[in-house]
Amino acid sequence: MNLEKVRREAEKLRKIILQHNYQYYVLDDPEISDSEYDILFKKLIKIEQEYPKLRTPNSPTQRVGAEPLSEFDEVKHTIPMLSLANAFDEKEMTRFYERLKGELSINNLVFTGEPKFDGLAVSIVYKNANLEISATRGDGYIGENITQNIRTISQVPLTLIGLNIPDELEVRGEVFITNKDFANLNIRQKRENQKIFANPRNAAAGSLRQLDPKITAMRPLSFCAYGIGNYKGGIKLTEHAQVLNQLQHWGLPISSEFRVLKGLDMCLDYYKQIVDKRSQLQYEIDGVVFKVNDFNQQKTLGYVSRSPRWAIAYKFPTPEEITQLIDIEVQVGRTGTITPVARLKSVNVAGANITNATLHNLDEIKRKDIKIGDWVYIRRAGDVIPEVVRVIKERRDNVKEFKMPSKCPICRSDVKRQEGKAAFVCMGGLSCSAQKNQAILHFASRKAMNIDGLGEKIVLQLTEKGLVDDISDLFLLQQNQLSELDRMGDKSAGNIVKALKDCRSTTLAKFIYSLGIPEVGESTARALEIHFRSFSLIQKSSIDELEKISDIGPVVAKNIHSFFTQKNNLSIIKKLISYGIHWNTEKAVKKTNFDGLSFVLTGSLKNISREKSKEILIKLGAKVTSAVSKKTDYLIYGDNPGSKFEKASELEIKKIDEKSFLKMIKKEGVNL
Ligand code: D41
Repeated sequence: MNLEKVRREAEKLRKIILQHNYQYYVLDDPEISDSEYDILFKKLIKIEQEYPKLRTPNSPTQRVGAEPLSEFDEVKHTIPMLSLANAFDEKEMTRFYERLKGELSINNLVFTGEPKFDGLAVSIVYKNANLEISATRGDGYIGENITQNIRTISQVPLTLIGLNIPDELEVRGEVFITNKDFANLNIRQKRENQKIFANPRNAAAGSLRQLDPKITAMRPLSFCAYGIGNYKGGIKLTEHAQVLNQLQHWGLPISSEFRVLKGLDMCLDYYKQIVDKRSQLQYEIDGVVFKVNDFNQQKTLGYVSRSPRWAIAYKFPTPEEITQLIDIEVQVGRTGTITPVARLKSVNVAGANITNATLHNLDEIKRKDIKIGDWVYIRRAGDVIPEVVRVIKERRDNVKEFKMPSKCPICRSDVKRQEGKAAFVCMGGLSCSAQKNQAILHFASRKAMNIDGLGEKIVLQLTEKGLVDDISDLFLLQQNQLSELDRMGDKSAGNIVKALKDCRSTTLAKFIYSLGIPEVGESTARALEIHFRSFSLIQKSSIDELEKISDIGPVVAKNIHSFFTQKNNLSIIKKLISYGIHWNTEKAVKKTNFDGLSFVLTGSLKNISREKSKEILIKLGAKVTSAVSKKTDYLIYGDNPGSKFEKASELEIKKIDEKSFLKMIKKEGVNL
């Protein structure tokens, strides 16, 4: 057949498929049956297989394809992705309305109302109608490049359709999973012995974060557009309602609940309607978003810090449920900290069955006056651990006081209160199996030795079976010992063996961090590496010497010193090194102008995230702390810096703005 004719045929098929996708995914009104659609799709696949040259990057057949990534690249948002201010009740909503009415001197303000999807905000950029790049919201300024994963979502068109398509269009919206899809996903996960997701939002987040787009493609992600960011070379847009309409015409799904609302009463009425409708919706929402419709009015109102003053999320109340607190048990953490946990009569809070809630510490239990047997209110806000809100004193009857155990429930060692702190600690050290397991998990964690696949369930079995008694034993594990464990196949066992082999080449700082010395986090470990440059020098250092390092105080110095005087620790370290753990101090640490300096970050930075700044500073040998003190060398400040700025002025600490900071790191060869 004539190639040009085939090309035209493929092009025609793509157009037809695109239109049917639109009917199905955006308008929810398919014009052909699934099997008819399949025939068209298979026809296109066949042509593209026979003539690979005719395959276009954004052909509907090319949703999955890219190879797995090793990590996501960063993407700077051309226009920041702002957050939404909240209102929690009618009074706050009314106050918001009245304030805007006053500022604009208009009586009946026109708003738009849309449900607030409980998903993840993303940006999707189209250039000349083709999907070009997509990113997570991140901190609002810098997100992660998840283009490969967004492309797998059927509801996201790879090519825009319709008239007046702008040269450049950045669509903003939420990625989520419908309740039905979520239920089916968990059934499949269970059948395949995979992780069960706690709620649709977590499932969506986990799916978007996959490095392999083939996995994301198997997850039932949905998308709903709520606005635009960068926009170039198109017709003039003057209203939010117009934007959403246009987006729909260009092939993007928008909320079917979207309405234009005139005046406060209509807004409040709309909120009530959505509250009533909530349980019938196919997806989770956690409120209603109101936006001033007119762009000129939006412009007049402007922004405060990170949110537009012309929009508000009127949130649904956080669900609280009543149940009985049956018992209070304690959990032992990595460094022996004992955390009391409430065991509850099972109660369903916002779709999750809750049987435990954290009680933080003894002081918290006393402050809230919680006793065993009490009836309590339980709250679960978003992703956070459930907590006891308050006790219903009127229902109290036959309760028992909680007593902090004097012996560790796991190893029977003494439990002591830390001096001047709320925490109680098991004195058993690594002879306590709970601490041992946590220490192994810490050693294997991403920021430490990064041993992929060595999770809690595996570690528990390893220590219970006596295969691993301390972290050094990990390196003696054989593949057949691992593959015999529950939830393990030959392949996963092989992966762990490989991860154990690969992790041995590390940095001095990571190795120190992985040892789990109490209160020695990443940046202290890094400071030790920079100061001493040699493991044996750190090991031999005195408390005095340690305290001379900026940001190492007397407590941490004592912790480090005492860690290296314990025979057991020294013997484990010796073994680890004999099993091949090594680092190259010369290569890892290049002296920079930041070496050993202490930084504090404050205010919002525009061109770089706080997290990224911190990472760069640590890489350059600096230490980053959260509070300004006499030991602080520099304060880096952005917009609205607040009290840290004043404190730094008081202490006469050098202050650097964002621009100078970026210049300084550029000099060190850091390219953003
Ligand atoms: O449905 C949502 N979750 C939603 C989120 C929405 N319908 N509209 C939104 N509008 C905005 C502004 C007004 C700032 C453009 C949003 C969000 N922002 C948002 N989502 C996550 C952070 C901000």
